[in-house]
Amino acid sequence: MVVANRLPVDRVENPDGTVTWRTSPGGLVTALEPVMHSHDGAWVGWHGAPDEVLDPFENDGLELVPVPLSAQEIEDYYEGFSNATLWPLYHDVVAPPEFRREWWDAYVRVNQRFADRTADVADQGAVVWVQDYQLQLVPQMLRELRPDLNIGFFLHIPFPPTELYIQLPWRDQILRGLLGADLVGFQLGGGAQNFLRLVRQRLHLETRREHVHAADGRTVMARAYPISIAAASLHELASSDATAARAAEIRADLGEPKTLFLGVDRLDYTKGIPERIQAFGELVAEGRIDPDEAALVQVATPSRERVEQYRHLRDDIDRQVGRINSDVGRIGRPPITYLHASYPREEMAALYRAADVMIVTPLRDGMNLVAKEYVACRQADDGALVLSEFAGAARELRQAYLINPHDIDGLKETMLEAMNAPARIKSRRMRLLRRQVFEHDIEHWARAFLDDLNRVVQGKVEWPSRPVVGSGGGGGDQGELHGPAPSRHEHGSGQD
Ligand code: ADQ
Repeated sequence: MVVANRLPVDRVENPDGTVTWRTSPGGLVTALEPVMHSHDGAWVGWHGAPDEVLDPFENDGLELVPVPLSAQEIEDYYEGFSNATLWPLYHDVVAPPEFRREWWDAYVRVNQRFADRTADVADQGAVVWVQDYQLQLVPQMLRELRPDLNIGFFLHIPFPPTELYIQLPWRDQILRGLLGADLVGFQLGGGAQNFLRLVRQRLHLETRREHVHAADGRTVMARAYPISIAAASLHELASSDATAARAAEIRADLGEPKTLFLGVDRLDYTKGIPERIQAFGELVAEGRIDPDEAALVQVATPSRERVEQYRHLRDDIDRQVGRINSDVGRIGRPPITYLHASYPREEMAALYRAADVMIVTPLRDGMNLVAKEYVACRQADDGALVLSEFAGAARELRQAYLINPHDIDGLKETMLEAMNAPARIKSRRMRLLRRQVFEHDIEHWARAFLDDLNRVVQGKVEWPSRPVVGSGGGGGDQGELHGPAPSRHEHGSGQD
């Protein structure tokens, strides 16, 4: 079973008044849908409409279990605590987080409802995989209700450094919530390390390597599982004749530019959209990019539009694009085509296929699937990926043109370098990127997580032995998995 804030569907109201459901876009859905289909799973989540109670239903072979939310809860739990407290806090405080007690109360209440609903419908001994920052209390709440369940948790966004995390007034409650899981997954090893350190510092629990001795005697594992995409099926879509024709049409509509730069994001202040538009605008203004020869297409999916910071961002980008396009001061095509809309997979594949240089510049990003999608859509070892060091994906996609998005001059130079690099250099880089993405796809991610979860709950994970101190010191395995001696407590051991 998957438990996530949203069910992976959007409601469609037909002209005849009937209601149907369509699988919705977005990072999490894109990531988990293939896994769920192949595991015959059920999905617990909010269905997207306020103040409405729905019975479980089936869509596309998946059992969907709706959790109701009131309009007030959407404001307080989702827009408030999830997206105006946790989201900025976990993304390096790139916007100031707001701490409000009534938002926290709603977060606790809604997490409890998700746990209750899951406890009602889960089979005995089921594997339950809880997703993301909106539901960090669910693992512990669920464990209290249903100790028979095998519980995994995966955080799709970064887990912040301890210095930032401890700003959160409810820091210990959330750590305890996560420790209800048998396996807590993060995008990167650094996130897992931050979590383990906090568990030692704040909860005074013993940890060793990736393991925690929870207060109830269980061993909890915390480890990195970098998420990926369904690379083969996206590649197939991008390879179709229809996609080829659409990609050619996009380039023709843009006036057959020699270089097509592309940005694709949810409209979010973590994604570094203003930085990349600024860089492109300056290159055009300085005459280093000729708008007759190069174009930038920026596609931004509308997102969280009721949260104030997101409304400001939208206005800022509208203004910024308008200013650059009008500054060029000529009759013809504008250098930046800005599309504030969500598109079907087919159109996304055509855009990726059409683009010569993909620009991905988040200030902080758990992974960033767009970078991997671009690579998967390549038809040959061509094209170039400009990628922020602060995206989780940068850890795996080492052959991308890596940049620091705060350094606009550096970004500009790298955009030019990616545009002008000889084909043989681009080809060497892209070959390695493609290999990485195809070998580490979404199946690989899900299998790695679920296999580890299985090993932890079967008790097959060894409590690691202490490192040997001094030469020839006969350290060895100091004990079994459960019930450590009190002397093993490590806080204050200098490891922090
Ligand atoms: P997101 O922040 O949403 O995901 P990302 O990983 O880039 O970010 O995924 C966005 C998804 O939306 C991609 O699949 C992309 O194709 C799609 N998309 C973007 N713009 C679109 C548009 N205009 N029309 C249609 N589709 C569009 C969160 C975390 C990430 C993490 C993922 C998965 O913030 O860091 O990579 O979850 O764990």
